[in-house]
Amino acid sequence: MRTFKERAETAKSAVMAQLFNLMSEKKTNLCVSADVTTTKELLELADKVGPYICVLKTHIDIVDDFEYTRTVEPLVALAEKHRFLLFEDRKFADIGSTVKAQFTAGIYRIAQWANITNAHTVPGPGVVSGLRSGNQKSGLLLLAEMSTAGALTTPDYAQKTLEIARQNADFVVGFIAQHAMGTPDEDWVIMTPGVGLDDKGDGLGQQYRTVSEVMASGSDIIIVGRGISGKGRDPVVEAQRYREAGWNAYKDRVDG
Ligand code: 5BU
Repeated sequence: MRTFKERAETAKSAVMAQLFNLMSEKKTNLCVSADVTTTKELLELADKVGPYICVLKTHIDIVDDFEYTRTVEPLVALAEKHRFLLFEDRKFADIGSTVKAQFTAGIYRIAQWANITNAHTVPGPGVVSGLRSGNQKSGLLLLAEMSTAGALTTPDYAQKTLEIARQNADFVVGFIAQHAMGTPDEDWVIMTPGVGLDDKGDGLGQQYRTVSEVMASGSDIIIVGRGISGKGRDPVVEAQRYREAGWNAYKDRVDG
């Protein structure tokens, strides 16, 4: 199994190389999901967990007091300070022309600041073309499999999603998935949500697997939200714990 450092050297895009390099240097494959609803909470969480993560995942449209200059600009500064990438979990899912506008315009202007975003493949390949025409410097993850109970992302759907990625390998860096995707000689970044060491679910459809389970399934980056920032949890303690678990599982994979 190739190391993140080796994968950086043959990466298909600049964002993929940047991601693998910083993972290798910071020794982390942890992405924290910042599902908070105020700018203050978002910036505080980013500053606290910043040293332990490779990616901060946002849902920018849940921030009540969003203002581009007060929310995004300091967030970008924190990403530079701690060296992590910003992933806006926007899950685009419309015709190419509409997703292009959603990506570049409106109050969020995601294309200006997100290093990575993602899209459902329900609309077919036009969703990828639309986003690429908005900003080809960002990396795109396609949603191949969801973590939730009863998800409609069947094996056939995941396979068709893989085919769309193959046709757009300059821009698609990988997948949100629960398992490895493609053949061993292809190199896709697999980011996996639904990771929790203490809970099995949230009563609203989310299903958690442990860090070692998802890493054994072929994940590269674990996405953790409430396991780190949930009520009563200390984000620094938990980020260190998940980072260690993720990195140990990665080491086992490359050494073994
Ligand atoms: P949690 O608190 O670790 O359950 O948060 C998981 C995050 O990942 C949350 O922001 C979801 O929107 C996101 N997510 C997910 O949980 N499952 C999926 O299949 C996808 C995204 Br795609």
